[in-house]
Amino acid sequence: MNHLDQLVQQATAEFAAAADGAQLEQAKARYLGKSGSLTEQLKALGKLAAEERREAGAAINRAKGAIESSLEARRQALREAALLEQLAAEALDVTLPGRGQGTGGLHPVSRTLERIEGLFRSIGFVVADGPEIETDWHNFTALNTPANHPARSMHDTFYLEGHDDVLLRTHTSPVQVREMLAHVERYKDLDTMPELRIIVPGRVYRVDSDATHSPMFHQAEGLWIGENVSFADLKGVIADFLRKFFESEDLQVRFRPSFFPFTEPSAEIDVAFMSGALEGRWLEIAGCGMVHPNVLRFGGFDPERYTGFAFGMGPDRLTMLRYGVNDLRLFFEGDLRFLSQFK
Ligand code: 2NL
Repeated sequence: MNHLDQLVQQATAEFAAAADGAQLEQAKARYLGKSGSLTEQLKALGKLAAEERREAGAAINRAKGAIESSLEARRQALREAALLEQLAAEALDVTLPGRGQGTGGLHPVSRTLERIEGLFRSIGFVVADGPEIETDWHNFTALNTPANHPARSMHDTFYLEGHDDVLLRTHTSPVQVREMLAHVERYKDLDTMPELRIIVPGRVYRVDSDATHSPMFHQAEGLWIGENVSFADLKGVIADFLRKFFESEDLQVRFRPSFFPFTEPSAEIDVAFMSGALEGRWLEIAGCGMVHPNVLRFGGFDPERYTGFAFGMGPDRLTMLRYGVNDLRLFFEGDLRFLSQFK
């Protein structure tokens, strides 16, 4: 084998050994570059005699052509290998089943709140809300709760650090106080002022924590103030609401005398189901009463002219009853294994 054939063979072997484009270009430079082996051969032609130069030049050019086509073949092979590798890496198994789209759902307590809001809206109540951080005045004073009342102690109420008059509201009633004040302010002319009918759902906070008490829980309170609002109206509205809420027209409802600082007279509301697991058992479901004259006055209403009723219920407890859940904390742990059962 002559020297040129040897160079061609050697170049082809080095091209084949190049693992990627960069290595291949380096190998190319060793033969076809400025000081590559083949280029050196061409430079040496000048030293030959004219008659030898023609034949030697032709032989070198043939060798050069052979090396170039060997290079191009290797380039092509590397490109194809890279493409195949990429295709393999990006391969999709189109026969796999889809991952699916999980469907969300409302929290069971939110569903209860929406039911309560919907039923009261249907009889002309407006849904109201307000701050969860309240003043001592809106949360207690305006609700006729005396300074020495246990509810006001740090043992029962979360106060903000560095403030003895700012707290996390213990009930949604302060929103009702705010709405009363805003209502009389909005309709300064008492002779054309409409009745105030509001329902106030929301989060409330108390220092309490066990299977049936959470430091954060929900309340939905209602208030109806007008010139001739009576305890009979209260009984009708509440009984109608509860029968609709529990989808049970033969639900038994009972009003049991009780005490709240903000109402007088006051009552606990009990219900008894006529069928199902809880059949015949009286369950305490809400509290209510006629708004205390002091509370009307704090809210800007003249108790000589206006009367009203108010009630408060615990949507968490209503949800537990409706779905047969026995631990309140399950609602607030955020465990989807529990929550997704209510979709
Ligand atoms: C209960 C008792 C009740 C009220 C809440 C209220 C609000 C105003 C004026 C008068 Cl602004 N009363 N709210 C009245 C009676 C009872 O809640 O056991 N809730 C779970």
